[in-house]
Amino acid sequence: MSILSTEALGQLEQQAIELPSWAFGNSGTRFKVFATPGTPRDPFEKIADAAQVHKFTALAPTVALHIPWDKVDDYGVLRAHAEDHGVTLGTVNSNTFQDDDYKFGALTHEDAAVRRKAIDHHLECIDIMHATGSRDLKIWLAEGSNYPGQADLRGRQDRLHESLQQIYARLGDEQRLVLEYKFFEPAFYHTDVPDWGTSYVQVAALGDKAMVCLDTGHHAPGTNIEFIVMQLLRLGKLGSFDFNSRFYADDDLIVGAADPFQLFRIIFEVIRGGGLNNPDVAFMLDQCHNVEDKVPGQIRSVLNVQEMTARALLVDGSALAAAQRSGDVLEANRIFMDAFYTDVRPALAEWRESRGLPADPMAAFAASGYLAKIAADRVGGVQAGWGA
Ligand code: PSV
Ligand code: MN
Repeated sequence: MSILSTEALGQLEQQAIELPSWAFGNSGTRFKVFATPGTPRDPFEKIADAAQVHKFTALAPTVALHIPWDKVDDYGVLRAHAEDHGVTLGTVNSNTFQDDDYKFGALTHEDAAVRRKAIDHHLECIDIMHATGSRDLKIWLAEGSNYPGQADLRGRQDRLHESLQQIYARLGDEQRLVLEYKFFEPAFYHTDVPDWGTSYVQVAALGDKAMVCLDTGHHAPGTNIEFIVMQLLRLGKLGSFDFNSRFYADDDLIVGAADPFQLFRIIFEVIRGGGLNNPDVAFMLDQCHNVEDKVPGQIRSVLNVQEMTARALLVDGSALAAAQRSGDVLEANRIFMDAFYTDVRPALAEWRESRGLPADPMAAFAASGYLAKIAADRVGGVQAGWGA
């Protein structure tokens, strides 16, 4: 008998993790971007690669787009292409961080003409969402200042609200806006949406269709991220996750790679707060594979999320609650840690096979020869990269 209960397996079967199209393009640091043979040249090839992750894991049915990186002439054609490959198009990410006009801000800029341009970009993203069938518009703003006195902090917050209001007003009934926060970078003195509180205040002022996006890489070292998860779920405002791992700052490494225990603690709070397999909470990856192969990097990522979800589902909730109520600190901690230390990999492998999936998706993908095939096929053209 499996160590995973029927109920837990039912939850795991429903799990869906959205992949970022940009994870399949080349990326790097400000020092060097290393190219990989077979890297997609356009959004169609990125989606074909993303579909491989779903094919081998049944965990990643949707792919997020980033505009303008994933601009195409006809989004209906891109949508059909995704569906032909067994996936659908997901969140549309706006981009106001790569244009000279945005040097001093976009939605917060002092100049109304620049704000108008940035708002119009978001309205274009909403039009694209209608064509792709996407529900969520994800906004991350690279806005802030580098020097004390450089900017009017209060004025920028007010302008941000006004700009977001105009974007929010354009959302369709079924569409949502998720506002991502990040404590620093590219601005270093202040950031206009630095933390979950600011994001919460801004989205709460907009309405029910606006939620917070929590990127696990966007916190100061030592931050108790699971506490934020708990609070946002409690407030009904956790709209989505951007999962990744960090050792230092926004490292965008494979989720669960740097600190699997943190991922376990986060997912435990997701389950505790009713956020697992809840359509209100989108599970997305936001990663860049600078030195490892991209498709298996994404397969590893979704498997890490699945594995920590399985472990978190092992926590005996009623025994834990009883230990907490009686003040039995060590027993409560034992129950929690027992689940974390349980190796669920054999049980997951067996369960995958029972569903017609490979027991070991990493090995099955490696054996498929896909990477060699795309390296041979995708000759010529310009490889997609961060910013292209
Ligand atoms: C910013 O660091 C961020 O996390 C946002 O989600 C962007 O859209 C994404 O990274 C770009 O890689
Ligand atoms: Mn992100």
